[in-house]
Amino acid sequence: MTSLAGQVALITGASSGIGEAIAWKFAEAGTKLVLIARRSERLSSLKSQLTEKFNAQVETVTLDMQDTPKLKQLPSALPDGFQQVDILVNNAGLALGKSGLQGTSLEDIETMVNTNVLAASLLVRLFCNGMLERNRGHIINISSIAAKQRYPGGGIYCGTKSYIDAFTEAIRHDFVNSQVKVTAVSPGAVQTEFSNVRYKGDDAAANATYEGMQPLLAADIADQVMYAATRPANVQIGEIVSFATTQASPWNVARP
Ligand code: 8X3
Repeated sequence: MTSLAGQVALITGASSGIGEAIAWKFAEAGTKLVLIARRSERLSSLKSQLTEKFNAQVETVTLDMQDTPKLKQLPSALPDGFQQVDILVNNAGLALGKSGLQGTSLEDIETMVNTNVLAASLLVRLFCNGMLERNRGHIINISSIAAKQRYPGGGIYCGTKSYIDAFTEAIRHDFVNSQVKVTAVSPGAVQTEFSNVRYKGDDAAANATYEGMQPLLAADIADQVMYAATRPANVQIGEIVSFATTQASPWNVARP
């Protein structure tokens, strides 16, 4: 098993949900953390908690994944001791709306593509060469079952996650002569702020997503990331796909 102690992990979308859950697991394992999100107060609060509980070394960066110029400057903005990223977790991502492409605003399309596709791709490009030079590293892209089981109203979201699957697979070829690993983690229904964001404050619609079922929890996905990140040097987990137990697809959920 690979120890995460002393490794540097960069996690996007770290202020809540799956990203925050991964931060807790990694901090417990002694990983040095770069936590990135838009909400600076939540990041500061998380940093305080992780420092207090685990004596974790944490750097926070307040950054909107859509701010491409600032994103491109990220490696040089990181302080000494945090620039050599060993584990990149591309977690930031969102869906906006589910009413069909004809009802999707142009702005929402840009937001989803910029965040889910462009920012994730740029971050890999920004940090992969350092990993390749050091001949160690792990890129973990949070994808979705929406990449495999596409549904009405998910045109852009399913498209962006399908890109992540394709991107993950293709760059594994690029890095094949190295010790750099590439993993996609593809969850089904996870109870986070995901649906509140998707339905833009329509809490009834958001809650209905998980009503009458036991969804996956952010900690379940963090477990999977930990599993992938801690395999021995000769083991590269390609993909972890998970569903809630009473779920077979985004549209087939039993609610007994
Ligand atoms: C989120 C899962 O089914 O809402 O990635 O698309 S789903």
